[in-house]
Amino acid sequence: MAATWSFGMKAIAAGWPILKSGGDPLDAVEEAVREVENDVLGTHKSVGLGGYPNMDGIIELDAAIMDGRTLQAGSVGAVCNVKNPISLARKVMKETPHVMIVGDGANRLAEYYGLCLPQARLQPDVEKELKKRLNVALNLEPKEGTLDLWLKNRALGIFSHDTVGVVALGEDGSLVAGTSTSGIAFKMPGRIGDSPIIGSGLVANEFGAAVATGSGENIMIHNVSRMVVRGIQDGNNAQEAAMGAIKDIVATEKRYENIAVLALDRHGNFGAATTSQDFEFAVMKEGMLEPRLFHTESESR
Ligand code: SD4
Repeated sequence: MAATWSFGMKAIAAGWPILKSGGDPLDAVEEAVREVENDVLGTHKSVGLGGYPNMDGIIELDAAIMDGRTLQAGSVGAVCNVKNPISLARKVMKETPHVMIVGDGANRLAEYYGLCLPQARLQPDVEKELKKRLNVALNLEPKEGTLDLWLKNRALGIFSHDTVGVVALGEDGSLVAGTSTSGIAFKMPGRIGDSPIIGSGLVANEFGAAVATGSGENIMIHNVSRMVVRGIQDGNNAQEAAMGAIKDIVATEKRYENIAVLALDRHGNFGAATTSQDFEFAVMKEGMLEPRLFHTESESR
């Protein structure tokens, strides 16, 4: 099992016991992702209801899960008031004829399944930070229009993000991938990133599973997770496939910034590569005593 960023350690601690006892990797991935989503008061500001909100101050969440055995997938985008969007994504997969449900429809589904909180409130420290940042941005040559504000936030580097992405290989060789994120901080309302898009933010089949993190706008353009799993299908191990995809993307010289990918092949090899930021991820395998954090450096051009 492998999971993105340092909170991947906590994700694995929650999901690994399920895998280890021969449980379904879907349960293991869901549990791993939920653990990070549940950490509302944690230090990260990028997953679940502890994440940064959109530019209207509303937290909109994206999540997805995919089962490599059946090629079934479920995903949700821009959901509010849902503590565990990964569980809602699994409901979409198992209980509906659809793959992706977003916005109001997804919120209604969450209500139907009792996954909605009555009122998702910003954490006080998040609210304070939001106000401070909006004020700074607004006081810089205020102009009309929210797009302008968003662009200013970007210019100020107010662009926090990090997705929890988990890949797991079950005892029977089945592969599963899952993602969850609050997306790019202070994004435009309704913006959906790569994380719930099958092939971009995640994919799993009988050969491999991959999850991506970084700038969703760039990840979507390249269909990053699909590129990596294609590389595994072509006979590469997870590391060769991850590196191969990232090298190809960097070679395009367009929209390659801030893309990182984590992959697992059916032989239990994991791999990771990144275009422009250092990327860390956690791994736990049979034979290891505890999960370990790895770093991978950017693929320089
Ligand atoms: C997004 N890819 O919404 C996500 C954010 C993220 O590391 O993963 N950042 O664009």
